[in-house]
Amino acid sequence: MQIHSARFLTSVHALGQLPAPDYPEVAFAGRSNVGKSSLMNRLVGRKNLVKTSARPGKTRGLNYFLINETLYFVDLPGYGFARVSKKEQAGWQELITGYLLRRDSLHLVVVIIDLRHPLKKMDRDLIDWLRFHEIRYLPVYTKADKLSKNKQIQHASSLDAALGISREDRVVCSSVTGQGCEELRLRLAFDADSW
Ligand SMILES: Nc1nc2c(ncn2[C@@H]2O[C@H](COP(=O)(O)OP(=O)(O)O)[C@@H](O)[C@H]2O)c(=O)[nH]1
Ligand SMILES: [Mg+2]
Repeated sequence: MQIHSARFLTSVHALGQLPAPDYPEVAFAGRSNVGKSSLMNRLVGRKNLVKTSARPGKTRGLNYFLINETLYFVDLPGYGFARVSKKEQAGWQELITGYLLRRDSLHLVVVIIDLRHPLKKMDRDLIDWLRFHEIRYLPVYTKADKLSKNKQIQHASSLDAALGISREDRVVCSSVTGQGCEELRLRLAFDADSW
C-alpha cells in the first residue's frame, strides 16, 4: 500500500459520534507509550500527523485519520495507564469494547507490543479477548532498534510462543529506523485486497 495522503478527521468520545462507516478501518491498539503514534506516523510517512508524547495516557478518544481517501486508521486510547481514575478507565473501556464489537467496517486491529519485554498481561488479555470475539488482529512487535539483531530474534520468538503464533503471523518493526514498516504496509495492502 502506497500511502499518498493522510489527514486527521475527528476525535470520537462516544459511540454516537462515530463517522459514517464509509471506508474500511484499521484500528491501532497498544499499551500507553508502546510507540503506537510513532508507528502510525512512520507508516503514513508524516512526522507529526498523530501526536506523540513523552507523557503517557494522553490520547482518550478514538482518533480517526483518513488515508488515501479510501481507508480509516483509528488510533485507540492506550491501555494500562495507572494515573487515570477507575471511573474514567471504565468509561473508555466501554467506548473501546463497544467500538471493537460493533463496528462492522472494522477490518483489522493492529496490536502493538514492545519487543523488548516479555508479554504483558494486558496485551495477552486484549489478544485473548479479540480471539474470543473473532475480531481480526495483527500483532506488531515494535522498538526493534533498541535490541541487537540476535536479541530481536530471541525476543520475537518468546513473544510468538507466549501468543501461540508463528512468525508469519506478526511483524517486527521500528519507527526509528523504519525496519519492518514496508512489510507492515504490504500486509495492510494484502488485507485491503480482500476487503
Ligand atoms: N527507540 C524507539 N523509540 C520509540 C519507537 N517508537 C516510539 N518510540 C518512543 O516511545 C515513546 C512513546 O511513543 P508514542 O508513539 O507517543 O507512544 P504511544 O503512547 O503508544 O502513542 C516516545 O518517546 C517515542 O519516541 C521505536 O520504534 N524505537
Ligand atoms: Mg499515542
